[in-house]
Amino acid sequence: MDISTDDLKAPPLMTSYFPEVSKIEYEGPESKNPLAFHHYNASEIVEGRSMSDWLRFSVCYWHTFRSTGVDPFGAPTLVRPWDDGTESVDNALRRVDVAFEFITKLGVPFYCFHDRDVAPEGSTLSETNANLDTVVERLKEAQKETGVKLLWGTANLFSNPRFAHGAATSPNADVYAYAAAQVKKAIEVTHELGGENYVFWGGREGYMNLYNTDMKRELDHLARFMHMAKDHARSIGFNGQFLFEPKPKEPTKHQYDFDAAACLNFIRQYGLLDFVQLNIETNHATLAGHTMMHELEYASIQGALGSIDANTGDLLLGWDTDQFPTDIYVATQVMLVILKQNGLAPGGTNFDAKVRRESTEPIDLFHAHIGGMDTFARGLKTAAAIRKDNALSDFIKERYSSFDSGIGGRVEQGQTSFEELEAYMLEKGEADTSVSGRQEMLENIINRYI
Ligand code: XLS
Ligand code: NI
Ligand code: NI
Repeated sequence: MDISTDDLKAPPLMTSYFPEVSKIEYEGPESKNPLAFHHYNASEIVEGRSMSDWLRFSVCYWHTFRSTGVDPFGAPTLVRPWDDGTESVDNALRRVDVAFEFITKLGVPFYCFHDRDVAPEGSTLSETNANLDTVVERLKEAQKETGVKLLWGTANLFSNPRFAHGAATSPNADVYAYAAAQVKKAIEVTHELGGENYVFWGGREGYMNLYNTDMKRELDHLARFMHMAKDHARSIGFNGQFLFEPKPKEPTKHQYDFDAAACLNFIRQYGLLDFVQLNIETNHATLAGHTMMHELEYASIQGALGSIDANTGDLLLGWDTDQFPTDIYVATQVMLVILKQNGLAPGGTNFDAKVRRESTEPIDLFHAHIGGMDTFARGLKTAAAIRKDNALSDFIKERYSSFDSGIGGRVEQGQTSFEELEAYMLEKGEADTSVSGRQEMLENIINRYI
């Protein structure tokens, strides 16, 4: 069941971390208020369902509450008055209050986290687990007070130096065991918090150089790891969906979870398809040389599109810049696929995106998310309008109509052979190929709806 954002109530806070912001409201396209939604109207019905149910927005903990603005050339820039700069549990607990004030003021129903975003590592695994338990207690209270829910949890298996050679694909069995222990715990806290999904993103599951890599063993190990994760999850009663998130490169030169096609091949080969779906991220799709729409369509036609990470790269930069999505065309393409497959639940739309290091003030976090939500709301409305008029689907249907009956119909029904097709063509002499693909006309049609 989905909660409407109207049910989200700000917790009774002693301190406000965003005192200049009240609950962000829908004010319509004419409003000039930058701290209002102009298109995202949570309860507005589109194709029989509310916008909040179609979009199932989620705020990500790592970028939104842990980004500092650091880049390879410069120190942190972002001003975060609530952060005392320590890796203490107290600081982590205070951040939970910040996060839930932010999420409720924004009116987003979900959040996502990695284990290490929410709680600091201790000097041993058991100390680390204890830190996590302390923060998870607070997260649980905050969820209860506000109605905000956990879309997915995951484990950070890439930041700590022990994972330099990978985690579930590390050549070192101790590192593999450590990663397993960490994922075991991450699944347990995800379950404890009522998480609806659990995400596997490769982190450093790939290679830098094949001279030192046994690819076959690494892939076997990764598959075994995912099977054990599922077995443990089911044994503790976590029946949520597992999501595998494709990314072609970065941090490693070649990630095993390269794109939707590579992930699906892996999932099928190792018998994981029953419980693993894909979490497709825009910036990862473009790094793989695909459009987001391509990746979504590829996953969706195989019944494997589970959730999305909404962001964008930069046309001129070749890495995962994780910017907030503002492109209405891309959002429309995304929503065309999502509407066609009748939604993403139990997945959602997670803003795996961070403000630029020059966007230094806390209020920029609101501007960024409002923009992303409005962009997707416009994408949703535009896609629904295109679908209502069958503006693309009629054309596509007609384009393939030679397969509806006659020789094409026989092909689709599996009734033909090469012999019959040859006889047909020998008789006919030549194929009729005069029909246009009308690409420019279709592009103009999309522009009419935007
Ligand atoms: C990194 C990934 C990561 C996953 C979660 O590029 O997008 O943030 O979404 O581990
Ligand atoms: Ni992601
Ligand atoms: Ni990413």
